[in-house]
Amino acid sequence: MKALVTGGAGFIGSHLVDQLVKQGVDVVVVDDLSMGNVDNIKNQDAVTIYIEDVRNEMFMQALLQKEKFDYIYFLAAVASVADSIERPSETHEINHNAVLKTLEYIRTAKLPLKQFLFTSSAAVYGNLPELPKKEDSRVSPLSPYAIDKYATERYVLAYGELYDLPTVCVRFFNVYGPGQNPSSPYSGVLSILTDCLENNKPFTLFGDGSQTRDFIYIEDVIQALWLITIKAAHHQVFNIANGRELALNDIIKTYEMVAGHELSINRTEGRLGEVKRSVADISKLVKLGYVADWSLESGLTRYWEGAEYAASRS
Ligand code: UD2
Repeated sequence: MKALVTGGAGFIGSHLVDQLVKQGVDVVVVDDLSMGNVDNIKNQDAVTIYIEDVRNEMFMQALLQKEKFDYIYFLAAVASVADSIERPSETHEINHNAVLKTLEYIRTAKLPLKQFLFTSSAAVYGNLPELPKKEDSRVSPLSPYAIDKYATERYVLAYGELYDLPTVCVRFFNVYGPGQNPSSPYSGVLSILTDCLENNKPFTLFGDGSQTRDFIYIEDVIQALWLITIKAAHHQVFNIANGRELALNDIIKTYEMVAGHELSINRTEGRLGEVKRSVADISKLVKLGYVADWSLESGLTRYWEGAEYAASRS
């Protein structure tokens, strides 16, 4: 079996690559390293890595033609809402057009394929009040990022139906764990909190901390992606989340307890356009056999121990 993971050097992609290698799959990674790092991939010798941009059509077509992948996991994206607002046209090329062109090439070249999985986001739900979010809840994509994710989902599913391709989409909620890059202000809050706790930096809390999120540990994300693959659960959308709604204040308290010391917190105004509450209904995933193995506390404990260990070796 052969798999392509675009964005395979990124946070989620590299964990997926590790899992695929463990399962005996031949893995090819395409990543431009705009956010990722090759060192995120544990078993680099077992993986073919191309430092390339998924917008490079000639490269992508030649690769698809040569390798005839069984599985394609399309994770390459500019994963920042804020960045998409700054650069809507450029991020559209990556977050939408690159995916569509890959699918179009697969269709026209009649490439054999067992699965094309596209990674979307909870951002598609926007700020509508219905909770928990079900895959068929109303959507309200508000940013170029969310619009691209939703439009691409629709194309991916339509290609599945119209041209009989085994396509599937997943919507990530808030994913955390080792390898998440804390360097941008739009990095995941738990990577920023880890950095602050580790290096005694002050943490900037946006708003009063009562906003809620559904945090899922990276290993549970990988479990979910693998289940979808082995069950060939195609032609549909899955929420990928823990299913538990937690306020940011409680998340911070839990992390302080895990780390054994308090954070210094600077409070500032809430982010513009911020989602107030977010939680997923994960019953579709559970029907596939998914069981969340990681509570917030156990996930944070593992994450913190890894960060401490890395710091002690650097
Ligand atoms: C997540 C996704 C985003 C988009 C969005 C859709 C991540 C990293 N981002 O944004 O791409 O899909 O969901 O709704 O998963 N916060 C602070 N201080 C900080 C950083 C964050 O208080 O230094 C707060 C932030 O205001 C928010 C919460 O922490 O209330 C989580 O922030 P986040 O950036 O990790 O994720 P989110 O849900 O805004």
